Amino acid sequence: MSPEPWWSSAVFYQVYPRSFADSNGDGVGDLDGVTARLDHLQYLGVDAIWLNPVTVSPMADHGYDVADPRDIDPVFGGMAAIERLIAAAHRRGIKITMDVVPNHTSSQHPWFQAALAAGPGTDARARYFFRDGRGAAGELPPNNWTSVFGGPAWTRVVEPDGKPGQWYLHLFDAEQPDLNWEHPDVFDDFEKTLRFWLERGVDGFRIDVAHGMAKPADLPDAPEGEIKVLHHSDNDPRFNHPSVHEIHRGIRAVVDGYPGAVTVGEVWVTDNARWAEYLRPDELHLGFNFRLAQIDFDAGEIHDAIVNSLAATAIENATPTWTLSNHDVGREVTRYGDGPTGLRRARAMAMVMLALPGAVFIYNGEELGLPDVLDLPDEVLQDPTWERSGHTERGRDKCRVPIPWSGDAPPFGFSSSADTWLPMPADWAALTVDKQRADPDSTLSFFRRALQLRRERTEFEGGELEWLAAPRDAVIFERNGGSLVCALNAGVRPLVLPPGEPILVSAPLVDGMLPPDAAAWLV
Ligand code: TEU
Repeated sequence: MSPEPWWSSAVFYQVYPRSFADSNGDGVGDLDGVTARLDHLQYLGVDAIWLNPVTVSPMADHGYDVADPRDIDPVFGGMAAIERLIAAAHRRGIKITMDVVPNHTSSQHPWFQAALAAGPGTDARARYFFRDGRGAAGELPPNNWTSVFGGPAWTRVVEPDGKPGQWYLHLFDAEQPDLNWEHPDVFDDFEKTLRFWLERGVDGFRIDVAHGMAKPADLPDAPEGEIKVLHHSDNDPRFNHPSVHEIHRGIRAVVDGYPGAVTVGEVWVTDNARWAEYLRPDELHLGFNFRLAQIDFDAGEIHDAIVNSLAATAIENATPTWTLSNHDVGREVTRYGDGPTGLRRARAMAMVMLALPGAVFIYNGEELGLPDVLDLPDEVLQDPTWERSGHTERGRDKCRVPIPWSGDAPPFGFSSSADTWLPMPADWAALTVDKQRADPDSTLSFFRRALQLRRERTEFEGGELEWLAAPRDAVIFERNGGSLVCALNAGVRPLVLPPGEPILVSAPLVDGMLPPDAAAWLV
């Protein structure tokens, strides 16, 4: 039997590079900042880093608008900086995975610029979705699709003759035109990108909008009412078109040439059977499952999310993945009620996540118990959602505020400049890495201990999970025939624990019972 691949139970740590650590004092995090802070990740005990996009970009969507997929943006330090990071991380036994963005490019990408210049009906335009408009003079968009960030998914261009002309499709910002994967150049170029990074030692990729890329040939209107800003439904013609799977098979064939390399796809598909199609043996290795990131701190919802996620991966005998938050969905401390209660619940949920079989993803700052920053002033908001929704959705900046490292006042060692790209709240003084490292009861010390147990104890190995009888407001499961029990109390009264020795609790037991908003691991 071949040994399990490294990623099958890995802890991935998501670095949002703008917000992790700034090495050159411009107020924006960068790759040398990550390299300088690898100590923190080694101390925490993670297996791999997932870097959000760092390739050349005008930053309309902070790197998800890629103008050159095979070079590093100067703001992040250029090619030499990623080479330093890959080497330094590997020396510490930490793998590096990168975000790749196949669904769209930047509007500044040479292909899109060429398409604009070449005019209607040309091969250059066929790499994207250019269409004539509806209405007598083509003044209406070709269909009713909206952008995920709000507003129409189509923008009209001025043709080389100076007249208003065709429209182009962008499921996200207008600076992110969708690529037409029917055009052979698109796969060829993506293959080049994959090989370029794999040959430089990257250990895998997070594939952005992995359920996008393929579009229905006739671009039909979407059913009314199905499409909301920053949401997904399965009944949405913009995503999850069956021909996307051929693209994934092509990607897998390339990645299989680099043993150990992993792909994890961002698959916003709810139906288990449709979702599992992405995990077939010749498609993605891993698929994000966002169920735990979308629910409240409610025992029934938590139980159902886990049952459902395991059922979905079981369809293809794939590895489950777990994530409580990321750079798109708000931080769990805030989702669970904010303040001390939100933090207690977040710690408890971290123990549930870390007791589950499979790979987990921790979003930078999660290990510090950071909340969302809900009071960012309007004028600092940068997420395109804010403008595109007509100032009705504040967007995702709230969970992208830079990490506090040290000191008693902003920028808390994140940067030498006080002018950080998003302002940092003064009350994060208590949450810095330095303060938390010195405090054995801190959230950071707690995460470190949890990761260490998960890594070192054999009770966490294997894929089995059984549910134990529990009151309605609690969740109790065991791994490997009872060698590990995880109990979560989401109720208001203390919970009597099953027999066993507690090896970790998210909050002190009270008379041997698990208090509300807490979890315990027992062996
Ligand atoms: O996100 C894709 C996506 O569909 C999300 O915007 C999603 O709708 C939303 O977060 C649900 O809460 C990816 C990236 O993760 C995101 O940061 C990018 O903005 C987007 O692709 C475009 O590249």
